[in-house]
Amino acid sequence: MTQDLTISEVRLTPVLVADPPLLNTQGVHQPYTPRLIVEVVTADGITGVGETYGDTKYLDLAAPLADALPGCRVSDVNGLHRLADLVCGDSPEATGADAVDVGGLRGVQTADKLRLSVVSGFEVACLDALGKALGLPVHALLGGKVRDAVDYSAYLFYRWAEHPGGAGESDDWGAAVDPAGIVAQARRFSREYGFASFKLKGGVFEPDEEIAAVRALAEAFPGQPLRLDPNGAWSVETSLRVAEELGDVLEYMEDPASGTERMVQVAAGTEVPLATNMCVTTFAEIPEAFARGAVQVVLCDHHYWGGLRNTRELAAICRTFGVGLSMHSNTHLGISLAAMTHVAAVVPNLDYACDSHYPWQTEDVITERLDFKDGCLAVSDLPGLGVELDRRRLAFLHRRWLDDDGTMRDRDDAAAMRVAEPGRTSPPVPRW
Ligand code: GKR
Ligand code: MG
Repeated sequence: MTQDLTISEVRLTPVLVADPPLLNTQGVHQPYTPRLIVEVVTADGITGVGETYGDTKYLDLAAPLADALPGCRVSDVNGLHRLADLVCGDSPEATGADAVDVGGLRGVQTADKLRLSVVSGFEVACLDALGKALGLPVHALLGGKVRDAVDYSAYLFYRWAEHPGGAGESDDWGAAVDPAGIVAQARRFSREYGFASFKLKGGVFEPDEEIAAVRALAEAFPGQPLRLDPNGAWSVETSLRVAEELGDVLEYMEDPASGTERMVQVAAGTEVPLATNMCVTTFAEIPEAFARGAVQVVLCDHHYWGGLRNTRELAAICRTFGVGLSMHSNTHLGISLAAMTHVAAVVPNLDYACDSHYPWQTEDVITERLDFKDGCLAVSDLPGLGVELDRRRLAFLHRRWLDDDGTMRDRDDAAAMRVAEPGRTSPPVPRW
């Protein structure tokens, strides 16, 4: 029977999701973080789901795209990109000449990056619907899986026991503000999820304290892969000192310094591979960074790169230039994790375990949470992404977004930190 793959309706549902008080160089995560759930419905009544950032600037681009999409086919992903260029082209967010440094967690923010992050949520929804219509998993639409399970690393954070004033939802992880706390957190990640490699979010405390934490991890987990990511908070000199001190235990150092120029200088002075989700986040940034040897590992993130097909293209470029590939994450729910897993399954040169914030998210919009076993996620062979939207949870988290007075609808870790430390100013770059 011929399927009608024409999109008849697109639904956008912004949600606020509980987030623990995780620390980074900008500040602390807010009690709730915004995400956007995208649903595309075909003329045959098949619904595909996608997920992306939910801050206002993303919603403002997603709305006109959602209005323009009905009539297109879920199979026409090239058309989706062309449409996004067209309809998001004259919004204030997308008029170009607007490069803004968003404070070090994502590199320089441009109109292209915003648009691609929005398109990624729609692309995933289209592929989910297409897979469901054809009875094929998303990985099959991307060429077929080359592995049955995807390896993930634990994502360790310095954190407080609770948000200032007890705001938000509580959890039983307790505080982790020193090496012992980080090792205890890592042990729990290893015990509960089986993760065998560990990434520590740094740039929070003095570099010597973070060096001590990584040393403590190396002692607790001898020979297991470790990474440290200060989100560009260090100078070239500090980065080289950390590399010298931890070179024997780090599989890579992630964005030690900010900007291509500093990364080039760090890379020239150490054998420790440098990974990035800040220096190279668009195709346009690749030629200079690769030619100058600024990075040895690119952390793909299908949200940044405009979807799953672009991520596969990024992998091919990295393969061609002998640059390693790993995967980065931001706060996300199960729809994004499913999408990450499908694309990770089809990329032959996935050289390292992917990182995921997912274990920190106790809330979700899917009916069955994805389950890490031995640090891995099994690649689903069910049609589409293999996840089902939980409409009750979606409505609940959307209600929270509706009820918010506006303070949580845009993620701002620096503002959240000022609740605990009024008057705190943005740290200089580099910070140490
Ligand atoms: O969630 O605090 C965080 C991270 O710092 C996140 O914002 C980054 O995007 O995880 C990310 C990273 O690796 O830089
Ligand atoms: Mg990073």
